[in-house]
Amino acid sequence: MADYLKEQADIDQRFMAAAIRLSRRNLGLTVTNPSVATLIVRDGIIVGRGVTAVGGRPHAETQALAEAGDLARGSTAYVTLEPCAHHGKTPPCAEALVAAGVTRVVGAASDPDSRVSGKGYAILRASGIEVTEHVLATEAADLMAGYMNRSVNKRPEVILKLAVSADGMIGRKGEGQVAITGPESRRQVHVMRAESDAILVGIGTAVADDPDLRCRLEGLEPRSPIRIVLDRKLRLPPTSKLAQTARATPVLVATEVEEALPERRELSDLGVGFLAVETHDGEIALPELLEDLAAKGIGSVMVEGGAATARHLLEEDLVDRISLFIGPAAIGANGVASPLMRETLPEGFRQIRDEVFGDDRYLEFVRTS
Ligand code: AOF
Ligand code: ZN
Repeated sequence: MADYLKEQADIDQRFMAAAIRLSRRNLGLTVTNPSVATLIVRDGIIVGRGVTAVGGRPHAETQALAEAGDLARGSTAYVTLEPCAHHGKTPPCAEALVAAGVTRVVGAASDPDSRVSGKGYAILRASGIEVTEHVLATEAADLMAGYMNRSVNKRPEVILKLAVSADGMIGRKGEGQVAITGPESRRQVHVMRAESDAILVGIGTAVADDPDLRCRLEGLEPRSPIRIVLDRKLRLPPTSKLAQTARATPVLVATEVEEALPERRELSDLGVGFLAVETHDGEIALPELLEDLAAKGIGSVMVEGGAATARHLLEEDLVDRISLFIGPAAIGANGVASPLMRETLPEGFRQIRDEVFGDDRYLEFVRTS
């Protein structure tokens, strides 16, 4: 590649990386839209920035163009997703970029939405705008994995989060929550909660640990997603933290217990909602449940326990991402074995992160196919 082209490619990657970081800001807040970011760059200087607004609109481009004003003329726009081409709830962003006089557009991920796919770039090219596609496309799509999964597979991205001790345990038999990881990891888990559309646990964990499952990071508390409990026989105690806080942050119980039964009424009086489920061989039919959640607009589900739920999801090949926090201490006798360790990772996953949080190691894997 000629030097000047290589230099341009490096510059494009740097601005796109910044755009992707910016797009993280509203992750979890834009359902059912993806959180997209746009940077308007003129003569190497960022003159406009935009992220898809909370609630999904206005789109990123509109806001970035508004900030850039007249400076958009002759600029390059960096967009983490192909600009939209449809007259939806807002006019097409591709047309807005043309009207503002942008002369070059650099895009990352392609949009699977059939109203947009390929058409956004076509509008730009037809107007004489130079378009460079697929710059850091994998990284951008990874951040929008919830949106991508929901659009393409019609089910949410399932993120399995596990905190595992040095000897491969996730808890101790007969005990509630056991500290395996330190405060730095726990903070990270709360950020992950804020970025997810839903948090899911099995009833075993809901009863044994009595978890709250909301984001409790200062300033991010309002970003707590809905909480889902897999509870076929409806054993969630009305005194549990989940039931008691259902009015503040929604709780959905996936159950086969019918509406008229008194246990259900007691929980629904506390504000708990219900999801009807199908069962296969005495277990909740997970693929159908996930399809139902996607149809309700949920793009990502973070699974926080317990071992049985994790195993069930893994067996059905429904896990898309594995977030593994590994603590330094051993649990020893009476440990509950983790459904997976680094060494026993299912096939078809690729490691994308390896970091240290305090005394813990953090590994993240995504499905490759
Ligand atoms: C963009 N920029 O910031 C986002 C886009 O319901 P609407 O009209 O808001 O359209 C939703 C679709 O717009 C969504 O499915 C996706 O294709 C695109 N999202 N597009 O140009 C943005 N969030
Ligand atoms: Zn748009």
